[in-house]
Amino acid sequence: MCGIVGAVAQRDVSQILLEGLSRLEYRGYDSAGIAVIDNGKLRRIRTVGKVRELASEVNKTVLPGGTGIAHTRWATHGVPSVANAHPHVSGDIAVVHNGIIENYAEIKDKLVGEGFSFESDTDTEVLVKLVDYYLRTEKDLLSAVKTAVRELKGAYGAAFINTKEPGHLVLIRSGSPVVIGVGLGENFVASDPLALMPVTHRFIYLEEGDIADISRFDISIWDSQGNKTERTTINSDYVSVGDASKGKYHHFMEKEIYEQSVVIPDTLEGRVNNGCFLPDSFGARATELFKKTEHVKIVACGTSFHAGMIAKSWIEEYVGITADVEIASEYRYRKTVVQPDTLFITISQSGETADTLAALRLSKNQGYLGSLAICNVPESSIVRESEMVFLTRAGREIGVASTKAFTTQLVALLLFTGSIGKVKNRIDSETERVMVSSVERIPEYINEVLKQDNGIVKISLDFVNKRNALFLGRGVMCPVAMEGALKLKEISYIHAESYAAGELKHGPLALIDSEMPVIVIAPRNDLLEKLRSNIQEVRARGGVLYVFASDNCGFQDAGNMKIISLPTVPDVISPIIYTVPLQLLAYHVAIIKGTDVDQPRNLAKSVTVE
Ligand code: HGA
Repeated sequence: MCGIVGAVAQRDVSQILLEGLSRLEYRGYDSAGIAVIDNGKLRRIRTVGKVRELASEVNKTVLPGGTGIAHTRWATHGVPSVANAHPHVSGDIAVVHNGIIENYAEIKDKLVGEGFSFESDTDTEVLVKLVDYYLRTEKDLLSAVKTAVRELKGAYGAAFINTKEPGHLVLIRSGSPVVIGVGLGENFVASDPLALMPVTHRFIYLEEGDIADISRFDISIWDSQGNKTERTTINSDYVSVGDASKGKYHHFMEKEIYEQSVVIPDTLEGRVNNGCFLPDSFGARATELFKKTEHVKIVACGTSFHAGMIAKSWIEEYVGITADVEIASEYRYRKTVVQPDTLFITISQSGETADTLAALRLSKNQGYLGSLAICNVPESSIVRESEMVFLTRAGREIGVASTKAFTTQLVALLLFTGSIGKVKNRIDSETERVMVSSVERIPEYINEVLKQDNGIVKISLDFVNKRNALFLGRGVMCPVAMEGALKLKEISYIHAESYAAGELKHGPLALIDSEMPVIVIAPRNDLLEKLRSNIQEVRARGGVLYVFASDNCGFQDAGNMKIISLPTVPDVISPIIYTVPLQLLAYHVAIIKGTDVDQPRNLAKSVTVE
């Protein structure tokens, strides 16, 4: 999603802002822009495309000035274009904004009536014009912003500058994260601390409804009630910035696929011991709340939703309590019925996913027993607002298509299953021992799967000219198939669908022909024989099959069927292990097709708009 960077300093800040933007590139964006106050005049440069194009425009000129803002835009309102790129300007004011102003049309009408004209199709432009309008009567930028925000509906994180008040940045936060970077005689702002790591390691997170006025030597913050407030300064030692380099890999996605066997031991560290689950690793109240829990409601989006679907199978099988999984953007807008003693679980890589965060907030007044967040970012909003937290410790994930964040979420959810099963006496000590030893072997199995990389490159060649693909699985492998299809479509732009293999005959079988590759996820388990029949149904209709099968299933390559032989693994961890070859498949197809693997078109990493 969009990225914000800003600075107030004595030195010129344009290079700091550009460096900050390039550190936010991983979030996905379509255009970029910068504005600085140069001797009381606003200088603005905007480009469509990558930050390096903006940097090359900036470097053609001299852009001096100690106060500035910059932005990478991921369009929500208005096509990607120079006119729609941020910063947006009105009179002496400029703004960069993340989020959506939902009542922009209404505000625009009012401002047009007041004589304002608009140059872009964005919702953001009303923000800067509204502040400019109130500046006619208010004494300064801060007061004008405070008055303007009262009219806003929607989500925003935004930074304003005013050429008449150089040396000041005014920030607002409601629904989109904003962090202040504290420097020595200079201060910074960003939507993500990673952007500011070269200039400071001390950060202040704004809370919902906060407004801040930042100058070189002062940071003043007002809360949502308008009271002056203090927010804690935290050191970057406690901020998860992670490693932002590709190392020996060609892409972040490749690196992150390979890292899975390295980060999963971190996820496990201190959470299992001597063949036992440690329920307290979910928080001090976990044992008490888990004992009372009779139902689980999981709410998430995208890949995290698939992790939730897999967890549903585990929870119902091993704990014997019901688990519902729902997409956050649907959950938040429908009337729901909450069973007594239900635990509310959110899953989000970034902890800033707008719909999931909104669902969490909604859940607080709906009678849930408590909330648990499965998340990768310790300082995120979802973590801060949940009663119990389990950090996945995947390290920073930069590729837009989630890989290690997903498998570490699954490990977290498996530990949750084991822990709640143990607390509720639904898992005996022998089952617990077997589950824990299986979980501990995940890294070893992943390394075995990674050895298949070359074989997967070979089959990837078959997909390059395909327009569609079908992924099939049964049982707990259905959501694995969903995740495989999602990975392929996200980064290779091949339309891919997943189906429960038993559903084939109820419709999708009509699609089968030699042009439709069918990927089957076939670990050895109780459903294997049923799956064999589904494979035959596809073969009988001339379909081309790619079967990702356990090495002891007895499948063999045949004319229209290729076998990718994978290790035979304990049932309980098979969804985690069998996800990895599907990530590799998507990665290699995308590479061969030549798409932008780490920043696929139209997509963004941390989805902070609804
Ligand atoms: N609505 C604004 C900002 C979009 C955004 O925050 N994306 O992540 C626009 O369309 O410019």
